[in-house]
Amino acid sequence: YVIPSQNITFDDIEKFYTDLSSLNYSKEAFVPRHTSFATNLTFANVPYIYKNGMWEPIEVQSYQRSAILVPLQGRHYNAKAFLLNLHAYFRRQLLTYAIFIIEQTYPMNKFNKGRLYNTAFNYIRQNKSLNITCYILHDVDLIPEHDSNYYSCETMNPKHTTSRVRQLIRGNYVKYYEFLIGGVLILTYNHYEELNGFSNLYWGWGGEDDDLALRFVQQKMCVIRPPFAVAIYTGTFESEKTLPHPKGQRNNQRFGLLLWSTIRLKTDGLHNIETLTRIVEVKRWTTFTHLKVNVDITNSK
Ligand code: BGN
Repeated sequence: YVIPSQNITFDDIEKFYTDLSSLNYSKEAFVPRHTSFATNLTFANVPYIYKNGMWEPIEVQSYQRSAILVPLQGRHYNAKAFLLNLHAYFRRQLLTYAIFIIEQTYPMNKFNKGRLYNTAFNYIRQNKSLNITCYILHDVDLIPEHDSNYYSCETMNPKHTTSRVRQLIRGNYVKYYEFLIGGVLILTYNHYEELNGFSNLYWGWGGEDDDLALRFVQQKMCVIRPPFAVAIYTGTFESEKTLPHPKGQRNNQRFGLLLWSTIRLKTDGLHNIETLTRIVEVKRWTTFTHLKVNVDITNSK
């Protein structure tokens, strides 16, 4: 992975990947013209073009059409590090893909990741021409380390690709609990609908992913887990000055919410998302679509 300088801009990344996809390529040897800040990125020997809102490999048919959903609040540096590294990663896997950064702009104090995912899913499914079948839910501070951790949707069951996360400063891997589905989760359009998406009730850090895991059980879905050796990530949050999850933002109600998770599957989730949130701005870059979302419209008047 590449750790970009602190002052990198979205425009730098945009320019870098636009240059890479110039149609002036040689099919035999695709040699990207690296710019100074990303000399260590590696690519498959296949050029990419941006077409109708998606990145596609030229003369190769991808297996699926994927949307990468990345919730965000603040932490723009992480988003840039993510874009720089993950475009290269997706291209090494020959995906046809589009990245959606889903930024919460209201309220400012408490994050609601479930609502951000539901809002983005709802937006993308209405955008029928993209024809997305595979949804990759991705934390902004995780960079996959192994190219064989395939970002493919499996039709039978959702896939969780994050077993271990390496801490950038300490260098050691942290293993997560076996029930965990947070970090990176890959599921189909149908899975997401059957689950009625995420609960909308989790404010602050923690629990919304465990709630979704309980929905899996309820809907009799299993979780596919790639081998431990490949399901590894680098956590990039420590490269930022701020703490990753300030204590004040932890959700103290998460235990109580989890207790009654199963009775809410039908009534709380994707189905009622339009009554709760509004997309206030859509900015289309080629390297990502930036959705800005008010996740609490009833209290923001
Ligand atoms: C867990 C959190 C998850 C989080 C993981 C990994 C809770 C609920 C307590 C029963 N779950 O502890 O949301 O993804 O840590 O950081 O807090």
